[in-house]
Amino acid sequence: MRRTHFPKAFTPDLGWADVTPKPLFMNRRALMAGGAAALAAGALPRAALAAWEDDWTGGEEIAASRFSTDEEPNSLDEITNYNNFFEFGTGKEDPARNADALTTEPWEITVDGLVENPGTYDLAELVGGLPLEERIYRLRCVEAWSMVIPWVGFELRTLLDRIGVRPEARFVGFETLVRPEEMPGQRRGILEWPYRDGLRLDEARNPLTIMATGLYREPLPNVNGAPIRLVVPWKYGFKSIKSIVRITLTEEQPVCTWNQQNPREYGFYSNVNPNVDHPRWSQATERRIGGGLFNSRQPTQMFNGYEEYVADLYAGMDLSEHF
Ligand SMILES: Nc1nc2c(c(=O)[nH]1)N[C@H]1C(S)=C(S)[C@@H](COP(=O)(O)O)O[C@H]1N2
Ligand SMILES: [Mo]
Repeated sequence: MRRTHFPKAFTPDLGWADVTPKPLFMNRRALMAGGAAALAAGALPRAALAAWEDDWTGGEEIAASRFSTDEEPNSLDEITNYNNFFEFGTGKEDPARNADALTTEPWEITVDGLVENPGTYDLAELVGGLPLEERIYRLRCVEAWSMVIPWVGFELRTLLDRIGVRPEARFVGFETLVRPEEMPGQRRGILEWPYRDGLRLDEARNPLTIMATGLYREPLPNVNGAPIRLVVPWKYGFKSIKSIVRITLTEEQPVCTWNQQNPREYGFYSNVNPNVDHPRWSQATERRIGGGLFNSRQPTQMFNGYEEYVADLYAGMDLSEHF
């Protein structure tokens, strides 16, 4: 089903009213353009969307967050030249070489499964008006390196509310674009495409879980998963799936690419945990990219340092069994 507008019940013009009490998240220009134009048109109009998109380039008016780390972020250069994005090759520098060729406009996302408002939406229609924040998060790759990245995005739960999750749903799954013409890694059988990952619904609704659309207050670079990717900072990086084109709500645990590939090495949960080693290497420490030769090795933190916000999600679970 192809939708060009949201059903009335959650037209984005309601979204603009909702953000009014939170002017910190939106610059004034965007609010005024949105408000005035929404009255005239009755739906989130182009001008308002453009203003909202401006917001992630609007710099200082995007709110800081209490969830941000005060650790020094990695440089944009580091964040965009040392990547895992197997659709563009397996080398850390392959994405920087190949990902610029990806066309990210137009971009459609299919929403299906146990939702009130299934359909295929233009990206701006799906996410326009959701409140953006800067989130400076640690990123811990399962390969035992780490970075600090200043994302801009919105909480996934705000999008889940917009698409209307049905009560039977227990998980949310995501898929990355398949476009071998622009993704050279997909012309080889490196992984089973599309790249897929997913979360339990309570993990997805945790306020730390964001959909990132920007980085360093600029639109998301292609190498980092433009135009929109998941960021789950307490889990190994591979859970944070890039360049998303499909969101599916399910009763059953969704297939996750790395878990499917090698369930002994990559669990469905994949929470960062210094006490549960990868079968082939220790997870006790990590190498901070850009940390210098002698200064870069540091202890891995439980849940990547986000324990106070997420430990409750796993109360009573044996974390070495449910790894
Ligand atoms: N579609 C897709 N998403 C992906 C990957 C990938 O290969 N394909 N790699 C994952 C891994 S292993 C990591 S560590 C992070 C890296 O994110 P970054 O390049 O923005 O730092 O993206 C994750 N998301
Ligand atoms: Mo990773």
